[in-house]
Amino acid sequence: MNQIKLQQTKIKVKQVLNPNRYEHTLGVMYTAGALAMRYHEDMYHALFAGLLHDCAKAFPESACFTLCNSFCIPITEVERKNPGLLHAKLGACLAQKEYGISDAYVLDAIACHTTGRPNMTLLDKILYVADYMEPNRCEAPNLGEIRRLAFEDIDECLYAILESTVAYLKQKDAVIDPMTEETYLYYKKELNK
Ligand code: DGI
Ligand code: FE
Ligand code: FE
Repeated sequence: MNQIKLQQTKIKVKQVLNPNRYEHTLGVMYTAGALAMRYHEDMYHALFAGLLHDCAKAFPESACFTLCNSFCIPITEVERKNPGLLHAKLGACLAQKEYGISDAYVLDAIACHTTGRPNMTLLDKILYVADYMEPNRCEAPNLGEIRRLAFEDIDECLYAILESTVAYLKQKDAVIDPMTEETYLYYKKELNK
């Protein structure tokens, strides 16, 4: 059942995403699957979270606002100014309503995949890490170290990504979402950094 639904969902996602985004999506899906093997997470939860995490990227920013309004998803000030952040919450909503995912554990991981959140579940961490390190990604300077850490200690890896992301956003003079900041500070304290 899971296998059939996964294949059907893959076909649907392929139809709506551009080819590069679909390649990234497959990379995240299989990387999340590998991390699920390493950390004993449910395989299908990881695969569905990876496959659907960026499903809202099928829509231009203007449509994301319209869809958020029609689904009554509250939009914060920071999200209004940085609409790229919206695809996470909207993606979780579409995963539920358009792709028939009912598992809150999967939906929550999709909803927080861009900013993280304090006290993340194992699946949240797997998706967040997989999104950053999947094989098609090649921008980050410390990607080699992050890929190695991912299979050694997922919390240390999560923190390394948060640290890089916050530094990158600061250097770009981008607005840091309060949830990104909160997540970074939470894990900084949690891991005694
Ligand atoms: O959707 P993807 O590109 O695969 O990855 P993602 O969902 O992690 O989104 C990555 C982008 O989100 C990246 O360009 C950095 C940005 N981002 C993450 N946290 C914040 C942020 N952008 C702003 N302005 N503020 C944040 O706190
Ligand atoms: Fe994303
Ligand atoms: Fe992604």
